[in-house]
Amino acid sequence: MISISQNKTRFCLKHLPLVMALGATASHVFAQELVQDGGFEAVPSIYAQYAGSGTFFHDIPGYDHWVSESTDAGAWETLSHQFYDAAEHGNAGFLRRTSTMSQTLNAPFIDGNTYRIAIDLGKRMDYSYAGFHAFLRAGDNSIQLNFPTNSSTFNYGYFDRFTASITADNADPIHAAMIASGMNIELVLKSLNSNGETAVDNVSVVMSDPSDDSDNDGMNDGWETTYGLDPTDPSDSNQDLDGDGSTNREEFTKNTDPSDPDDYPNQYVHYNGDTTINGALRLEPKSAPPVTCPEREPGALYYDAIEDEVLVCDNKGWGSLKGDDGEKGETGPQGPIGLTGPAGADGAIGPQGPIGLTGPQGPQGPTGATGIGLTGPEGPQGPIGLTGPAGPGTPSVMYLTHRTSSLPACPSGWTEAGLTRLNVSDREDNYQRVCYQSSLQCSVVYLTHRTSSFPACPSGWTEVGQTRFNVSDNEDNYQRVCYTCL
Ligand SMILES: [Ca+2]
Ligand SMILES: [Ca+2]
Ligand SMILES: [Ca+2]
Ligand SMILES: [Ca+2]
Repeated sequence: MISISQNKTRFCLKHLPLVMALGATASHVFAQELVQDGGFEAVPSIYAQYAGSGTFFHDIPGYDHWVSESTDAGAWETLSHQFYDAAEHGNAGFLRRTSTMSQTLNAPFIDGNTYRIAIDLGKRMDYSYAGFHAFLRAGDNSIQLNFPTNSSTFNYGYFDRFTASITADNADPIHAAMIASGMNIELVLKSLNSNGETAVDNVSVVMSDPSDDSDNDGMNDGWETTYGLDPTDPSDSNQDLDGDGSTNREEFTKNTDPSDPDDYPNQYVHYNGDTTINGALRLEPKSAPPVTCPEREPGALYYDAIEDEVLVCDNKGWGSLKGDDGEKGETGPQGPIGLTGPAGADGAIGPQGPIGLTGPQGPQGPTGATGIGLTGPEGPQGPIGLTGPAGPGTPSVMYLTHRTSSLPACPSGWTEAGLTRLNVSDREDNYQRVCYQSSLQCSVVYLTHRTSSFPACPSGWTEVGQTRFNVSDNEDNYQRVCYTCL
């Protein structure tokens, strides 16, 4: 199989054999490191730079393990302006312009063996990335390793570690040819593009037999590879790949399938036949089920420390330890009628009913406000009215004033009608003033006259006043005016 992973953590596989040696146990064989001088550490400082000089150091002391097929591949010293992590790498390999560098691994391609290749690939700050391929080659046959070629995969200015692995499989014709050749295989690194540059460092190839335990985690490489675990990562031994409650290492030890939750090591002690326990059987309290129930055989017990009861696995889940359900009882008598519940919400308004009978006429309403109407036609003449009362008549009481030297005014309450003149022979003015009183309906005026006496008004007559005649004799010529209404 072929797998790839990217690891940003800096570590050098050159030191791996020492780590493995310290953790070695007698029961496991460790994988074999195949690359020599994968870190390009042997480039002396005198060969410090190639850039711009046209001199490439593909044939230098300490570089013997690598063979460059052109002068566009070799080693040089990285500078800080080229890589932010230049100090961690020092000297590095470079591949330019479709150049190739290779190294014999001094080991054949063996069926079933796994070859894991790890390389730090760098993308310079001051140079474009050329693309990169890696191969395992035996004679004319080669297998391309699955390394990234897209420059966007890389962090500009940093070395990033990439890994790939391949397990030799006779079923593959190319693999079979390489296996059959018996030749030592080579690691071939090749630049892809006609321009740019790929920097490499800390190259590592580790070959492991299926029985090897490269990471010393108690599970051998072949078994880890078969089930998709990482033969270079010891942390997966305590993980539970299939979630069946058994760690991967437990499954390896008991030879069960770490990827099949229905296949797991039996974790229970078996006693054959009837077993007597001398003393008490004590279940250790647990806050959670110690194993998964549904996949387990039924009958397992555990003491639930939270529920404070013993639970039993019935092959479906953990449940209380109890007997079978009792038989269903008979139906009891009907209970009392319950209380009336709250009124329901109003229903919707129903359809309108038919028109009803006409009722009696109601009382007349109040007179409305006066409006301004049009003038109607002239009506017919009315009947002749009754004769009214007689108007005021012509005053019938006349009063004459007379004077000789004065002309008396009308008495109070009388109205003057005008002056008349007496035709007398004396010298005096013979005028009379005519007065009337319209309110009296009387027609008789009585004048008394005197010579030597002055008679009063007759009985029943009303005196109005006196007038005076201015006549020629020497007597008093007074008249007394009287009237009566006959
Ligand atoms: Ca292992
Ligand atoms: Ca492992
Ligand atoms: Ca498991
Ligand atoms: Ca399993």
